[in-house]
Amino acid sequence: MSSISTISLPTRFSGSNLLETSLLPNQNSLRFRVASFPATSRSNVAVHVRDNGTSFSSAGGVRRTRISAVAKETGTSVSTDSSFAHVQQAPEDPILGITVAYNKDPNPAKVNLGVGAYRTEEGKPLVLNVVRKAEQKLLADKSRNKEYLGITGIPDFNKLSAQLILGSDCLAIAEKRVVTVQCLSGTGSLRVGAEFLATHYGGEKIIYVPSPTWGNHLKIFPLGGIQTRTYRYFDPKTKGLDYEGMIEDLRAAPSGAVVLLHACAHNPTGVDPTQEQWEGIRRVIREEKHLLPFFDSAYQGFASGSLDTDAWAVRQFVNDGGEVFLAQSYAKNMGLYGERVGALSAIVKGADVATRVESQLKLVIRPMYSSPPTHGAAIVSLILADKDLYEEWKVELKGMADRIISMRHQLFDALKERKTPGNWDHILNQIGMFTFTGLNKQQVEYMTKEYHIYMTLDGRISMAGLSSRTVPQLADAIHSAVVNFSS
Ligand code: PLA
Repeated sequence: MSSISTISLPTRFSGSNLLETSLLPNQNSLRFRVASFPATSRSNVAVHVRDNGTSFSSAGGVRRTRISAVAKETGTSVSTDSSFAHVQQAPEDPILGITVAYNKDPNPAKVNLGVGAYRTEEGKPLVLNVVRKAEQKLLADKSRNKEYLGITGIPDFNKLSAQLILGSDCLAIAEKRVVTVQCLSGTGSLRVGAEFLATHYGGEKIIYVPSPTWGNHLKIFPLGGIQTRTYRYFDPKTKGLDYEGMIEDLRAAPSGAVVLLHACAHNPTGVDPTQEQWEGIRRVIREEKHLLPFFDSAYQGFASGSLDTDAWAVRQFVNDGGEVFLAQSYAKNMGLYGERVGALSAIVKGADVATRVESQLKLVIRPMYSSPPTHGAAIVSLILADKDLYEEWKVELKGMADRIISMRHQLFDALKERKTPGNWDHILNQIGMFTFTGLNKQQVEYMTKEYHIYMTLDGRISMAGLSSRTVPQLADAIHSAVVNFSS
C-alpha cells in the first residue's frame, strides 16, 4: 500500500466552505471534508497531494471526488461523515513533542535532552530519597484519607510554600498580606493567576514576557485572558542578557502592565540578571512604571544549589512593600514532575485585600478543576515541616544542582578537546537546567538524525539529562554540526 505524504490546501478555505483535511501519515490515512465551494474561488484553488513522490495537482477547483479518487488509488481511508472530519492534525508541542519523537526512536544510543527532567549519572529518572521517606510516612499514617481537599488545597502546604520562597521572616507574611493557593504545579499556578488577573486586575491587562521565554507562557496567558507582549532579554551576540534592551522595553510598556519575570535559571537561555541589574529592573518596575511583577519560580534551588540564593530576586520585590504575583513549582526541585504540585501566591497591600483576593481565587479554581490533588502536596508539606527531612532535601537538591554544573564543565572540556569552532564559554556561564547553545534548527535536526540527540529546535539542551557517558556523544554531535553547517 502506498502512502500520501503531503497534502496542502489553501488555508483561506477553512470554515464552512472548505473544512480542511488532516493527514495522519502513520496511519496511512487522509481525512478531509469539503462542504461547498464559493463560485468566486473556483478559479484559483490549488490542491497538492503528494503520493510517494507523485504529485497530484488540481488547479482551478477541487472536487471531493478528485481527492477521493486519489485517496482510493493510494489505498488510504477517507472519513467524510464525521462531525469532526474538519479537525486538523495539530503539531506536537515543541518541548514535550521531543519526548514523543525520542520514544519512537529504536536506536539504543538515543539521548533525550529535550524536556527539563533530571536524570542520574545512569540516565535514569530520580525519585529523591527524602520523597520516598515522606511517602512511607504517609502510607503508614492510617489516619489519612482520600477526602476532597478544600478549593485552595492543604493549608500547611500553602503556608510553608510561601515561607520557602519569601523567607520565614518575611514581613508581608507576618502582616497577612500573602495569600497562597495550592495549584497544579507551575503551569496550573500560572493559569489560575492569569485568569484571576484577567477578571480582577485594576491595571493594564497585558503581560510582558521575556524574548525568548518558556513557550507555554505565550499560550497560558492569552488563554487565561491576558494578552502577551515581549521585552528584549537575550542577546544572541553575547549569549548574555540584553539589559539595556530589557530596560528600554519595560520603560516603553504602558504603566500598570504586568511583567513576567523568571525568578532564577531563566528558561530557555540560562541567563539571569546580576543582583545589580535586578535592582535596576526593580526600580523601573516599581518607581517609574508601576508594573505588576509576576514571578515564575520553577527552579528554586536548581540554579545555585541554594534555596535562599535562588529566591533572592523575588524577595527584593516582596520586601520593598509592593504587590507581586508568584507561581511556584515543585516539579524540579523535589522531582515531583508528575505529581503536579505547585502554588500561586498573591502578595498584596493589606490583609483585607488578601482575604478578598483569596475568595475570588476560589471562584477561578472551582469551575476549572474544583480542588487540587492531595498526594504530592502532602509529600511537600511533610518535607517542609520536618527539620530532618528538610535538611536532607537541601542536601539532595544541592547534589542535583552540582551534578548539572559538573555536566557543564565536562561538555565544555569535551568541546575544547575536539577544538570545536566557536566560543563555548556560555556553557559554563549560563545557569540552571538548560544551556542555550546557539545551535540553529538545521544543526539540531542534523544532531537528532545522525547522533540520536533529542533537543528542542531552538538549540536548548537540558544539562540535567546529560551524564558522563553521554557527554562525548553530545560533543561529537555538536562538533560535527558546527563543522558541517555554519550558524
Ligand atoms: N515555568 C517554567 C519557566 C518552566 O520551565 C516550566 C517547565 C514550568 C513553568 C512548568 O512546570 P510544571 O508545570 O511542571 O511545574 N518547563 C519544562 C517542562 C521543564 C515543560 O515544558 O513542561 C521544560 O522542559 O521547559
